[in-house]
Amino acid sequence: MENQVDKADKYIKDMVQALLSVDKMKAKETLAQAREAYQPVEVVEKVIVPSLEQIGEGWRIDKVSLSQVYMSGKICNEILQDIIPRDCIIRERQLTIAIATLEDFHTLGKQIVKGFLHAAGYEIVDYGNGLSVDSLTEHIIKDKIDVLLISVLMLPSALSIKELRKRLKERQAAVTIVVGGAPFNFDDKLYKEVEADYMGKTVSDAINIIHAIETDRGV
Ligand code: B12
Repeated sequence: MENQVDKADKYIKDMVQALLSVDKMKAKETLAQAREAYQPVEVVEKVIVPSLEQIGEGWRIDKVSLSQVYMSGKICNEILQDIIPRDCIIRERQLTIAIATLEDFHTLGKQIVKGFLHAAGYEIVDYGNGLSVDSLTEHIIKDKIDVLLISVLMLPSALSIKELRKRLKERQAAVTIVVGGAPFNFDDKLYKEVEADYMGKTVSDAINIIHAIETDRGV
């Protein structure tokens, strides 16, 4: 167990170093090594997310520049394609599921959640990034979405989910809202405040929540 922790720490250290020096090859190598020790989901949770959290914290305390944060996100986005499983068997009966970032341009969480859900056999409608409450409401109504996954990393974006819920209620949309991202990881009760139905902290949570909703709705 201790060994596993040490190993993860080393991968995180190497990854942070590679990202901050904009060394995509080194980042790729580190992920390839981590891939030998961990499953793809674990590589995300144990290496990529903590590395980016460290970089975000470095930015907050002025040790890292915004351009380094930007390049770190860009490199991770590219190398993630190497670890998100591609093959999948699409399930026959399934709910209509969509994903979006709401008033937020942090895209990696959405890409990862979508990628792994797809690998688990779910078809996901991707509405893209930085949507407004108005446009997301219209998409959901038009496409008769059953489950909406929202990924946000900034508190104001998280708070705007309450307005989205209000609009959807006014339009009598029976959509289940599942939220995830940093503000919800910091505050376990926030999802209730914004009137979401579920909150997940990881990719595995996303998959388990979809299973629970399916059972609930008899799919
Ligand atoms: C990379 C990054 C950026 C990149 C984004 C690049 C991109 N294409 O995504 C860039 C440079 C563009 C950026 C910009 C900004 N950023 Co920024 N950024 C980050 C950073 C370092 C990493 C985020 C990330 O990608 N993490 C990796 C992903 C995979 O993790 P994740 O999204 O959390 O997803 C995981 C889980 O949360 C979960 N999950 C995610 N979504 C969902 C959804 C569902 C339904 C479920 C079940 C689960 C789930 O599964 C994922 C896998 O485990 C964070 C630091 C941090 N602590 O997160 C700051 C951070 C989020 N940024 C921050 C800020 C302030 C900004 C800017 C305002 C900076 C500025 N002054 O311009 C802008 C705002 C941009 C905007 N309007 O959206 C703050 C937010 C503070 C706050 N809470 O409000 C943070 C926390 C940094 C900090 N420590 O202060 N940023």
